[in-house]
Amino acid sequence: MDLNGYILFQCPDGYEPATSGNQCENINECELEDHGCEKNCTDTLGSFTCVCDEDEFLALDGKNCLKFICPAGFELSASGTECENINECVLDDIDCEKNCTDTNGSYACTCDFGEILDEDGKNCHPLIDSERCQFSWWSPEGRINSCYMYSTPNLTADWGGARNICAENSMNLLAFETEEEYQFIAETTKDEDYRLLWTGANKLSGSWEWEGLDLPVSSSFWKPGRPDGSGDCGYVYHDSRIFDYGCENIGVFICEFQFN
Ligand SMILES: [Ca+2]
Ligand SMILES: [Ca+2]
Ligand SMILES: [Ca+2]
Repeated sequence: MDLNGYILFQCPDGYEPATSGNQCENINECELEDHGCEKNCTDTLGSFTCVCDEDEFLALDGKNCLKFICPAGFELSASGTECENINECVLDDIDCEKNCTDTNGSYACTCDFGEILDEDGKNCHPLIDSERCQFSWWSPEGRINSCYMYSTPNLTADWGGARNICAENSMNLLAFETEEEYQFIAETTKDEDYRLLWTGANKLSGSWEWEGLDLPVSSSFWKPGRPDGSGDCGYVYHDSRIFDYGCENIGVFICEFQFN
């Protein structure tokens, strides 16, 4: 528009006519009082942006700043955009007496095999007899007067090691004395994930007998075709009965505590 020799400019949003010359220039909104940014304002060509502190993010209104608040047991990730699990086990103020297991959002103190966690959740004490069956399955009708302690998948040993761990807990390696007992163990372990489970069957003294019981291993418990000379110790694989195998192999195991 030509008005008496002056040309009127229509500047786009965010620009204003320059004080000299026929140009539009960027408005520095950050110098104005009404930019509305809660924290910091950064001017841009034709606009401006609000900027938050490092541990914050800009709210949807583009002006206010919000802080990530992580739930207990989580902390802000290095990128500042998500909450991630705190590994409490590497912190100095965790005082688990034995082992610390990190979990998502928390942690747990754990004890060695044959021990149980005190009520404080931190210290461990050896199982006393009344607690010994806590990790066990009882036979139906109490027909088997034993209880059993199952090693967990992360506690494995060779046959001698398994026997020693059981002995430290005043127990023997598992011994099948009746078909019902065998069926009971097969049932309670059918869903467990293991390759071999040591029993007390061994012929380290020359003939196959149950460790600690001075009792021969009845032929009915063997996998058909076994023993075939594969080794001096006996394991079970789920409900496949007993296989003979080298005692140096590593497996899970079950300790048995026999009541009189
Ligand atoms: Ca601007
Ligand atoms: Ca944790
Ligand atoms: Ca038994």
